[in-house]
Amino acid sequence: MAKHGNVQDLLPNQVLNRTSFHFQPQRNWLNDPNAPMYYKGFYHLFYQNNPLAPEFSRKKMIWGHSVSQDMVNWIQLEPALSPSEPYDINSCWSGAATILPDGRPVILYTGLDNNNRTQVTVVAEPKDVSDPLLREWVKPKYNPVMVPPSNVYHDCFRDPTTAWQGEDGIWRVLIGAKVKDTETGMAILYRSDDFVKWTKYPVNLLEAEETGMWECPDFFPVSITGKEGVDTSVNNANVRHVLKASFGGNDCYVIGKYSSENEEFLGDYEFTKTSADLRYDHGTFYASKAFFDSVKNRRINWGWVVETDSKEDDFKKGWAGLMTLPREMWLDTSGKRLIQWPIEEINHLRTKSVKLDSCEIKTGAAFEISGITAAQADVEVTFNLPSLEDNPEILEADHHVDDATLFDRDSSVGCVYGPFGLLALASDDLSEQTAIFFKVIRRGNGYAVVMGSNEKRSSLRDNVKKSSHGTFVDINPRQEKISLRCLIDHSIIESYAAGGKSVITSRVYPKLAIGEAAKLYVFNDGTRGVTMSSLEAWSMRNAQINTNTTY
Ligand code: DQQ
Repeated sequence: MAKHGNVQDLLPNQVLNRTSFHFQPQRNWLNDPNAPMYYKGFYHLFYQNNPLAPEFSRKKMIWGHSVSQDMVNWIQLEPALSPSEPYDINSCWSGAATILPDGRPVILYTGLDNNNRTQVTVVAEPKDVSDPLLREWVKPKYNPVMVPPSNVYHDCFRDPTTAWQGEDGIWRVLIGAKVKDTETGMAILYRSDDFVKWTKYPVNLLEAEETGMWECPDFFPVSITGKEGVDTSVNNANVRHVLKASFGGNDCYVIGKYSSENEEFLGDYEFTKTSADLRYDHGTFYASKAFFDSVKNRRINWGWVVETDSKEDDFKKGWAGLMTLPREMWLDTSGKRLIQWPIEEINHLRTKSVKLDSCEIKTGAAFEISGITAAQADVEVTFNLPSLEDNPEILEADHHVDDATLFDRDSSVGCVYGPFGLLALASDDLSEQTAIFFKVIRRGNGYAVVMGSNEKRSSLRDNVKKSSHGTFVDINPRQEKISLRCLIDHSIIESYAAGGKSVITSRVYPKLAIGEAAKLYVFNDGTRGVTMSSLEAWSMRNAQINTNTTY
């Protein structure tokens, strides 16, 4: 295996595959976002990090730490937490931050101890609360504060959430877990008067059979009256609660009503570990963590984008793993789902733009959007299907097709319209392309919109993972235009449909479609023309991502 990070070993595409405005450390491995927070003028992002190699380490995971004033440009600081004590000597795994009522931040994280790597919960506090960079963290003597209960195996007890206070002033926190000898995943509730002594509550806040281990749970209120975020302890008639759990490779969530008085979370539905579960993202996205930004009163979520490149090439490049863009999150007016949208600060990276007027995209067309840096771009496009109502052929399309066929960009079986959309990170000859597409199908008496991001042709390399991601977008194409925003950054494409109702992230490694050779197209492979009612695209500037280190 090649020595990692040896620049002379890299092929041009591997240099150009590195992103320009997504968060990752300079070198080596990143996974889960941990403890995002705002403190004294700085946003902090911690992350699971192997500082020694671009692969996950069974022996020594630490907490990397970066700070920012806009969540776009970041400065890398020294690691915040490293194994040092018997209770975390085998790794410092995921956790979250809580801002106490007096403004002090405190972290709860997962320690892997010296006794068979048992997962325990550990408290860490800033050494100097007057330091806005929070560079040093100390682990009080009373640690660890929680150990696995008797119905849980030692390695199925981890990832404390941000804590919240009930109306009674008592602190609560959730730990992700799984019931011994079953596939029942759960969020175990612990309570504390003083943030030091934690007692397990007899009833789980939520559990679901057949979902497996719940990792990185998250639990927070969302306003029912608007986009603004609310602090994690807020609970009143104007909020509902979201419980997110990471399992089976997806971040799934339930919306419901939480009462601290009854210590009860009543979800509107149950987790099923099927495509029926609500997901933050239908692509490559896991172990996310949200926080309340008190500066702009918004809730922001970060997710980990798992690598799709081969381990051998991760070693050649010297890096692996990155974060999605920070996404603002709020409850849809329907109350049925969350909406996600890149934070407004990302728009400051927009530079040169192109704008196109409404035009028809004929069947079989693929035309290039030129005039911007297609490898590093932000694109907003809307489509309209003018003749949906009275097309005489539509009845013929009324048959049942399975989801795998619908989510396949190369199949038009069952389509009334589509696939149409964008071809991102495409080569001149289209032999490489990631299609972010829509199809309209008949469902029952109406129409449904399918969104997909298809990586099957994303790279001529065969040693990268290429998936077909797909979902349904909850809009009525008879009444609404179909909108799409794609943020393209060399080897990642984040696609937001219908203003953020559905999101798909693709991690792709083109070989030809790199740097200036990367192109962007609008396409329509459907058998009917569609109208592109608007398109605006911008070149994106580079962000300063951990290029400045302070140590
Ligand atoms: N990653 C962490 C765990 C967590 C998992 C270890 C989820 O704490 O459960 O790096 O990706």
